[in-house]
Amino acid sequence: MADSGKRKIEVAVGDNETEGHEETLKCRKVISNEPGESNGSASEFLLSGFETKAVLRDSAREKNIFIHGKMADKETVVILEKTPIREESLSELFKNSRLKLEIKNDIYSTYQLQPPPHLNEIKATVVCPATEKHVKKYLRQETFLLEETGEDYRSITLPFIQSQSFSVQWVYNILEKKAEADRIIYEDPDPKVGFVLLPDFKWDQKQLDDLYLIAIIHRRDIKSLRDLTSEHIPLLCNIRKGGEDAIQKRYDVPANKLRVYLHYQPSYYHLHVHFTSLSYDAPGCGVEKAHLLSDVIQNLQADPQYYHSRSLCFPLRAEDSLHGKFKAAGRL
Ligand code: GTA
Repeated sequence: MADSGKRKIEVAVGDNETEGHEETLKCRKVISNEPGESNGSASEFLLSGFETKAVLRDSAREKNIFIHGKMADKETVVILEKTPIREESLSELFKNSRLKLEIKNDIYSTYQLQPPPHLNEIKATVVCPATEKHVKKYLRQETFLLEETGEDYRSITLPFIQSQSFSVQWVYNILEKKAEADRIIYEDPDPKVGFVLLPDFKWDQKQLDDLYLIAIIHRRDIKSLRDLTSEHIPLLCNIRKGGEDAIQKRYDVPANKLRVYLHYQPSYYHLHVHFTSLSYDAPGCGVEKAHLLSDVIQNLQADPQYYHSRSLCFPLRAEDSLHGKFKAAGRL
């Protein structure tokens, strides 16, 4: 089932300051609605009518929770995530927070610290209306490593993604400047090798430690790593150089502090490249899913058909329909 991709909203809850494009590292409210919708106060209490149906997964270590529920009668997924403590807010945090003693023992004591609301944010990501596929994507489930041959891709995976992958409407909205236009960091408009670079949904842009941007290509005919041949080397080199230069210029982060990679399998089949801080353990940056852009370029230089012919491994979840397809084909 393809999702409608109609409404994607990202709200930094408790953040009441909106700043200009040049001030991306300072506090800012980031709201991107359906094209044409205004980003006004209507969003402020968006979640007040949210009814929780199930917790899909949560992590005490990552301090996040993925919830399935209903909002205005629509299936909805909400992701809540505690944001990092910023060094520059420490003095205000110490000065203006209330402390409640929990335990005192010799020289050791623990407290519950109650900071002012603007220093106590939770990042909320809302997917509404969410499809069953979204719910499954975020559900904690058993995962298997699959080795997909080139032939598997053509006979099993490709027909599957053609029939039921996530909508890439949000990608087209970015390319057509119908959404997130004010968040674009850099654009090369060339129809063959051009791309748009902007902050990923997962980055609140308030600190560089978890820097996360994505480069989305203008071409619409490349779904994933599997479609790449040596013909695309100029495109990939352009993304690497243009992306790294733009990040250096905007954030003062050099190329050797970046992890630049593609996902296989991605969730969205329109070629895009992830740029994350090397020190950030980003979701999906493990070797079972992430392919370094520089390795991809070198593999294509060595063998123009590398990604057509070679086996590629990727993690597959038990509830994923693709898992069922590989099982039915006797490949699992
Ligand atoms: N700027 O509208 C968007 C948008 N959408 C819909 C997705 N992305 C967007 N960026 C902007 N605007 O990095 C971003 C995603 C992702 C990339 C697509 O596009 O944030 P992909 O096609 O390779 O998909 O990348 P993939 O591999 O599934 O990545 P994704 O969505 O990051 O999920 C991987 C894992 O990350 C999830 O299983 C989950 O564990 C975790 N995760 C996802 N979202 C969040 C979140 N909001 N907070 C914390 N963890 C999350």
